[in-house]
Amino acid sequence: MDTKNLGFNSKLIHGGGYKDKYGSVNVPIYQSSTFQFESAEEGARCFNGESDGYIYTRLGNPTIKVLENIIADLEKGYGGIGTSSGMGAVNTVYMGLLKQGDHIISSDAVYGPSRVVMEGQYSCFGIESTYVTTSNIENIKRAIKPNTKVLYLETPANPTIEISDLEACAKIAKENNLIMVVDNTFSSPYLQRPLEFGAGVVLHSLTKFINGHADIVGGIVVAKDELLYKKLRSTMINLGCNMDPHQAYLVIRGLKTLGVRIDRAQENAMKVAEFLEKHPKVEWIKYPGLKSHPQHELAKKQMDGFGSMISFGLKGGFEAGKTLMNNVKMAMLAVSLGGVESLIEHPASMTHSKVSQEDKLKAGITDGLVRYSVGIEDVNDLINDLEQALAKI
Ligand code: LCS
Repeated sequence: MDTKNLGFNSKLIHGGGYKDKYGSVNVPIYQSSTFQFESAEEGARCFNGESDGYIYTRLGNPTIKVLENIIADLEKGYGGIGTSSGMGAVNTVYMGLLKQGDHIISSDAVYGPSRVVMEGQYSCFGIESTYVTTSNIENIKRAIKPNTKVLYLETPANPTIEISDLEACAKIAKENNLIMVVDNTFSSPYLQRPLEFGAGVVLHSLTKFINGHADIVGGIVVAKDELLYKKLRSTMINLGCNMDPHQAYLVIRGLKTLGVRIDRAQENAMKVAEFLEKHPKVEWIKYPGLKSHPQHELAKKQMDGFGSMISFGLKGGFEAGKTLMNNVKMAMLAVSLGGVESLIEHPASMTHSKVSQEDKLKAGITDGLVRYSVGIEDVNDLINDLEQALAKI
């Protein structure tokens, strides 16, 4: 079946172009590290690119290929590259697009390790980085240098839920010959497709919304064109951060319900956000669906929904936040996000603890910030849970 013109939810179920010769409804797990060649000549053709037969799972695998095809199609890219984790995807992009002497501009609110690895390790290879609040386009313009090669955005950003203007950023990137990379983990292609706005590369931690069940760690890179795709695939292969077939199978399974999960989670998130916004013990809240979010209109323009990630601060700061986190019973106190279960965490001391205090504050990652990933439970239970925990402060 040609799936190209199907709707998003149909693609989640039927995409990827796999037809099983035994009629299996699910994609089999090709749990094999290596693949037999029909002849020595065929083996040589596989290696020189004249045949697209499989060789060795680090280079490619039929189960992983189905997942790569589905996500590439959903993101409207040329091809996908499965990776062992979201950080595998981040490093494939850094290593593939930057060389000694290059400079990268990045959102200051990014997942902590995406910044820490650049500042701590890539700097040793002579790669420079600057972190700015990319929701203000002027900050990006000011940071551009003759050796800038990449503009790296996270929008909505982890954990500040700051939103950058994809169209305006892509325009600047184009004018200055930069490759725009977007970490689309917080939205998934269901809510936002950065390649349509002019990004060259999109990446995901599949661990989050796309898999959605907190049972695997995985990542993917999607490139807009063939040249970038080939470059990034060979980088992933050389780094050895490939996905495993069993991991790919679980993501394909989780992916089928992406649309219905996000619909439900963001409906819950809106109600939780409205409850928190009105609560007397809440000092501030950032949720793109609230009119009070500074980029609410931009979110409406470039996203197909507001997602289910909320950040907020309590009167009484970190101490009050700790009391809340220690008393919620439904929302589990755990890092990660985007799953069916609600999770709560404290970025300053957990996911972003390795970012310096000064850089955290500049990016708006204050000690008082609590991050809540809203799941698909009954929303009244989530609100009652928050209510009783807030009462303990
Ligand atoms: N990009 C974003 C936006 C993320 O949130 C994460 C992980 C990664 C990349 C890395 O993906 P991983 O290697 O973990 O699959 N974010 C996490 C978080 O906020 N809590 O725990 C992990």
